[in-house]
Order: sequence, then structure tokens, then C-alpha cells
Amino acid sequence: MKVNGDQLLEDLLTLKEFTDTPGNGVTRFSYGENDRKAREYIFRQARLLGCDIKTDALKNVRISMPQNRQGRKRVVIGSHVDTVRNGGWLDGIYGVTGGLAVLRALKDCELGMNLELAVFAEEEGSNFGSTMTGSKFIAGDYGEADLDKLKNDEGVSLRRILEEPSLSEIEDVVWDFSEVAAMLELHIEQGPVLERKGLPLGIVDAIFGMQVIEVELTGVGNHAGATPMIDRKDALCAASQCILAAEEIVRPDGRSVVTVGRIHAEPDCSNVIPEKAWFTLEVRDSDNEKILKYMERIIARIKEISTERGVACRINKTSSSKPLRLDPELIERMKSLAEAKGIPHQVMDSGAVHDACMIARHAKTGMIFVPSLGGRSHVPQENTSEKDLVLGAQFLLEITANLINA
Ligand code: HGY
Ligand code: MN
Ligand code: MN
Ligand code: MN
Repeated sequence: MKVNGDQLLEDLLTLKEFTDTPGNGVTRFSYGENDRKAREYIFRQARLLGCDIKTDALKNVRISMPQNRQGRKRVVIGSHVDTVRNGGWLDGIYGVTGGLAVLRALKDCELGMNLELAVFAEEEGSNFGSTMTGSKFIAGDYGEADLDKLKNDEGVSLRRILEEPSLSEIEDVVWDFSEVAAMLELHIEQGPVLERKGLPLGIVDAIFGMQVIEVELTGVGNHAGATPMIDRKDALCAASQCILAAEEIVRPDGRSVVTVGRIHAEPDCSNVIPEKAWFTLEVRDSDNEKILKYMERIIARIKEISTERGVACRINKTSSSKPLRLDPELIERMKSLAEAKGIPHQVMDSGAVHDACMIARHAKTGMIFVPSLGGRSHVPQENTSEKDLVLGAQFLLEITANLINA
């Protein structure tokens, strides 16, 4: 039983073209035109296999094999097709195309269980600043009220955006997790670990959690030339000091990470002292206590700096997800399979967050990594060797077959 590696690579190269920023990475936000084109492509491939396709109200997708029978438990392979801005060609979509490769390989097999490919919407949070939005609705972390609470930069709510017609039949959002025997996510590592160790496979034991806050500092706008330094309440200087303070607090830890990815100043003119500065700040780790501890220290320091500088400070928590250890039995099963196949591998934590983390709270879940070249991701340079891409999909097929004893 083999995956068709050429077809997998053809899928990935085709899907890479569905981007708002051709020539500068892949930009494919959920619910946009290129997201629709990517889904259409995936649906076409799935229909060739005789699969049934259903979409829930969030545009999460469930692609079921023709062999599936009512009332049987199912194994789900899942990931996402949306990207960050100017992201890479593999993050998320590799797990979906790897899943498609498994469906193709099993299309004529008797399946001991049902098999589904899930596509989770809005995993990157590029529209609303909240990662794993689609899978948070499936897991019950988000509900009806969030359809109005979640708004994009233009103030348009998720509810409004979902009004566009769906590409397939709508089903309700709630998954019945009692039917899910296991969920698997194949993903690029997005970090340097596997490449540095020369390993082609990672088996994930813990998925990082994260806390995200938005900070708005308000000082006093004024003339950039006529205002003496001593008289200034410069919001952007205050923000800069806060950002470096956050780095100083977390850097000594060695594993926890803190990132300020978005910042802007108002009125955003070179000759005006910024009145306002707004930035996002996120802390991540595999230990929730550490996330909470560092975030608390950072918020306290931001408040101190604001007082020292005489600027007003408003902080709101925008999104969070708890870290989670994945299923030990499934990890052991994957380890023995990798050993049996002679695939060098290691068990490792995730660094990034993943939809698997939301599903893992309700069903047995496993995650497989392949190396990222240069340890980079979320950038146009994101890449993985063809050999490793095919090896990862083949391993996904093996573990899927092992679970459904196809
Ligand atoms: O941010 C993340 O870790 C994921 O790529 N959304
Ligand atoms: Mn991803
Ligand atoms: Mn990502
Ligand atoms: Mn993910």
C-alpha cells in the first residue's frame, strides 16, 4: 500500500497558486476567493474518489469515504488550508493533501472503520486574530455569540462573512466525538529541531498553548519638531519599551516564547509624535502555568511603564488555547510503527498551535511532523524536501491503516 507521491506533489504545486500574493508567498485567508479555489480543487479530487462532502456553518469540511457506513466509528485525518499573510506553501495544506493521498490509497480497500478527511476553517486566525477558530467551534470552545464577537480589521463579523454561499451541503457544527476513534494531523514542523538532528519524522507528544493580548497605549500627540523631549508622552516609545521588556522577561526561559507580530501607531505621520500605539503580544509554551506566569509579569510591566511615561494603557485578552499532551497509546503505536519501518524519528513538542489540539480534548489524537528546511515557516521560504513530504504522507497512510486495520 503506497501513497502516490507524484500526485501529492502535483496537488501541492497546484494549491500553491491559489494565493493573493503571487511571487511573495502564499496568502490565502479563510472565506476569501483563493480559499474557495483551494477548496474547489480539493473537493474535485475527493469527488473523483466518490467521497461525500459536507460543510458546517463555519465552513469546516468533512470528506467521507464511499465505504463509510452509518453507525461505525471513524478515523479523521485533518488540517487547514488557510495561511498567514505571505506564508508558506505547506503549512496546513500539506496535512490536507497528505490526507487526500491516504484516501486515494485506500479507495478500493475494505475499511475496518469509517475514514474522513477534515478541513478546519480559519486555523491561522488571519481574519479575526483568533487561531483555530473553526476547530474551536467544533470543540465547543466557541459558540453562537462568537459569530458576532469575532470581527476582522474592517469590523466585519464572522457571522456576516459566513453569509456567502457554501461550496457544498451544510451540516451542523457539532461533531459527535463518541464516533471519532482517532484523529491524525500531518504537518510540517515549522521549526529547526528535525532538520538539525537529521531526522525525517517527528511524533508530537505535546501541543503548545498560547495566550494573546492586544495592547493600546494613548499618550499625547504633538509636533515632532516643536515639542521638547522632556515634554513628550510618546505612545510609540512607550510601546517599544514594553515590547523589549516582554522579550527580557521571557528570553531567559529557553523554551517559552513571546512575540509581538502586529504594531501600528496613530496618526502614522513622520512629523507627528504618536498619540496612540497598538500591538498584539502572544506567549506560548507547553506548560500553561508558565504561559500564565509570563503573561502576568508582562502585563504588570506594561502597566508600570505606562505609569512611568504618563500614557494610558488598555489591555484585552483576545484569544487563548491550553497546551495539551497527546494520546500516549497512539504515540507508542506511532513509535513502534516508525521503528518497524526503520524510520529515524523523535518524540517532540509542537512549538506551533494546531487544530489537533482542539480535537485532542475530545478524541484520541496524534500528530506527525516532517522537517522544515532552514527551520522556517510562516514565510515564503517555507519548504520541505519532496522525499520528506512523501515519507510523511506514507507514514500517515501506514498509521491510518493500522488504526482502521484496513
Ligand atoms: O500560530 C500558529 O502556531 C499556527 O500556525 N496557527
Ligand atoms: Mn498550521
Ligand atoms: Mn500556521
Ligand atoms: Mn494546524
